[in-house]
Amino acid sequence: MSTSLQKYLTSVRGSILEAEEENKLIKLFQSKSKGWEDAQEKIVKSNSLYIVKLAYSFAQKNEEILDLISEGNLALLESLVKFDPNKEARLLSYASYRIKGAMLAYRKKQNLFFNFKVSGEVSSLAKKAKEYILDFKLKHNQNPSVSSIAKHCGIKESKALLIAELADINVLSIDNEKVRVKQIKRLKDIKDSRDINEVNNLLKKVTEASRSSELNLLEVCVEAAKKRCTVGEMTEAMEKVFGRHTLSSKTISGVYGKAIKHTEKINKIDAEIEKFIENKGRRPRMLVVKMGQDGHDRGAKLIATAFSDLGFDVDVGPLFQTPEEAAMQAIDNDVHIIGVSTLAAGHKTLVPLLMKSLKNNKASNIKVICGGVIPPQDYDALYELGVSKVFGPGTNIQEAAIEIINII
Ligand code: B12
Repeated sequence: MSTSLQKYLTSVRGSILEAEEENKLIKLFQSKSKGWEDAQEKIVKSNSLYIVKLAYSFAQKNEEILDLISEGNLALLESLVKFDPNKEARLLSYASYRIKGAMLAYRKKQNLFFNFKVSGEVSSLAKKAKEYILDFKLKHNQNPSVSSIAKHCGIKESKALLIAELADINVLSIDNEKVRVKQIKRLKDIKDSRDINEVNNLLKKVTEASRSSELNLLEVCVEAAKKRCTVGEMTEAMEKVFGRHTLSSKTISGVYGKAIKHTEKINKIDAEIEKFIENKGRRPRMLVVKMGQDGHDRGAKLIATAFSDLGFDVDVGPLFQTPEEAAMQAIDNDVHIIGVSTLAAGHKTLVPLLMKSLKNNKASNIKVICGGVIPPQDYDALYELGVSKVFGPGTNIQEAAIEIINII
């Protein structure tokens, strides 16, 4: 046994926790209140035996064990953030699938890497991919998708992902859940530290200033903000007078249609749509949604306009929709498919909620696809959730239309 592994094993020898005690520590960890780091350490230690055993069973070489343990621990920590102690009995039964998945992914990557090395492919492919990636970045000011690297190099997506890693494409990934927990905690701390009577009086003044032409609303808001009224509270205070702003999503039609020529692909789309109408009695219907705080709506509008010109029935949801609202609109409009357009990295939080909402409303028959700026390493997680296809930047509209008809 290597000394580093020995050192690790000595450092993590913790006692196994009873369910009740573990859940208490999980709640403390999730609340991020005093002592959460100690709680995290205790939980990791108490589950270390399982992770070490699993790492041994996955490892092909001794030196891989520590890497596998670290993959397992990361997956355990990820599960710790999402685990709901009120719904699930034990953390490990919830997390084991993720831990095994992380170790399996590591194993696959090592094997792939090994195969590449043996076949001598790695250097020539990496070079070809790197040139393509640099060229793409210069032209489009962003990285190409893994599927386009795969296409360009004539390899599978799994290989392309490895090549992309070898070509040093680093993607910054933010753990939305952790950020959310932190922000809620900050908001709570602010609310706990202020004088509530002062806050209530100032919020009343914000409403008054909204109504009056004498008072300066901006001045009152600055005063309120200084006394730690939140933006949400001030907005609510103004809403009493002005109402809530509702956004209308306007799309235009005919522009895309005018520009398209009757090529083989267009004829194919026409034929597929005709076939679809014959089978289902109506046109394929898609709802394009923008959920969360993501205001990038150009892709969504482009897709909605083009698809409607190609013969789809298209509905467009408003900006800033919640996943529940999107699901309800899809159900009410009786669509075949929801097209989520996501460019601000909300997909890992919003898409699971959308799927959950469809399921809760017994509408899982409605298919879901995603489009926009989504890091390729998140594709599999979306597919696991039941997303039928992810369409990245540079999506060819006509090819996407054919694929979408097939999905429906
Ligand atoms: C234009 C732009 C903006 C504009 C948006 C204007 C608007 N009304 O849309 C402005 C300036 C407002 C903006 C603001 C911000 N932006 Co911006 N923005 C962009 C930019 C440069 C282009 C996006 C775009 O319009 N592309 C053109 C459309 C046509 O392409 P598309 O949306 O990708 O759509 C295609 C495909 O993705 C696909 N598709 C998309 N949706 C769908 C849906 C379906 C159903 C299907 C089938 C296909 C599909 O098909 C389309 C056609 O091929 C991108 C960088 C980039 N190159 O992508 C950054 C980018 C999206 N922005 C980014 C960021 C960080 C921001 C800000 C947070 C910046 C800030 N700190 O304030 C804010 C967020 C504002 C908000 N609330 O959302 C990041 C997002 C990073 C991430 N995802 O992790 C990006 C990727 C830039 C970067 N590399 O960092 N932005």
